[in-house]
Amino acid sequence: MIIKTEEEMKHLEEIGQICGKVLNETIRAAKPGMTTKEIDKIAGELLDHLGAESAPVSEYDFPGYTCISVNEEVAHGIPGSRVINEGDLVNIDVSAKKNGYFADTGLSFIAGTSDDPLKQKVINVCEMTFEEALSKIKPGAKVSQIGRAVHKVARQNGLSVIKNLTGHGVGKSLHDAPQHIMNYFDPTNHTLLKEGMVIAVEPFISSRASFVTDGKNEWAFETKDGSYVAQKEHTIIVTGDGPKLLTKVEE
Ligand code: M3C
Ligand code: CO
Ligand code: CO
Repeated sequence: MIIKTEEEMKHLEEIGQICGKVLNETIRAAKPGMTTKEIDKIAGELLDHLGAESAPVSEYDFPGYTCISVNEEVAHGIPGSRVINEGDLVNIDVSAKKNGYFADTGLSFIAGTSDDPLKQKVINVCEMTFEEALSKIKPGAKVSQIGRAVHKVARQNGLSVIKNLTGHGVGKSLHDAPQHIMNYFDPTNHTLLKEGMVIAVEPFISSRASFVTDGKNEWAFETKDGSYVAQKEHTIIVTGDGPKLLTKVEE
């Protein structure tokens, strides 16, 4: 969507901060030994307490309040009986709605500590790709510059991007126009960013694989080669003063 009124801004700021808080709290709670369902329950209760509704549930009938993806799972992991182990690479993705407005945020992290430095590297490089993408976000810039920036930083660090998972517009629906914000350069995409446009930027940075495939259930996207993949996502408003991160919570 493209924000036109103060009222819209107020609602988006509210749901943005709710999603950001829920993400931070669930990451804080996610300790080795817990099941992903236990973590998801915390998110569900907090969303409810804050007057918001899980978007995966309301929009897609997803069997969880959040998506929790562990190791080989890259996205859309279903919370369940899987126990988080020390050193697991975990992604929590929180999307929700309130008053008809949606926000979407996610982050990958290591549960406890890992003795494989490559896991932390994909997380760190993902953060760098996200920052480089932010530097391209201004009214009049091409959407394709986001993917170009993400892929460039991944490549410079010897890593890949997942090409079949993308960012997207967000706001009055979870997946809004522009439909796909690629994490690599798509020269055929001439769409421009506009003042007030609300977008979810979400690089997926991988140690090897460039594509995810269907996984162990009807939802999970996975890699089959043991690649490590990290994601970072924020809901962002495009403004002439620079990108405004709605889901970033100052703690
Ligand atoms: N928030 C998720 C979608 C959750 S709906 C089950 C998203 O938009 O960030 C992703 N899209 C693709 C992979 S993760
Ligand atoms: Co998301
Ligand atoms: Co998203």
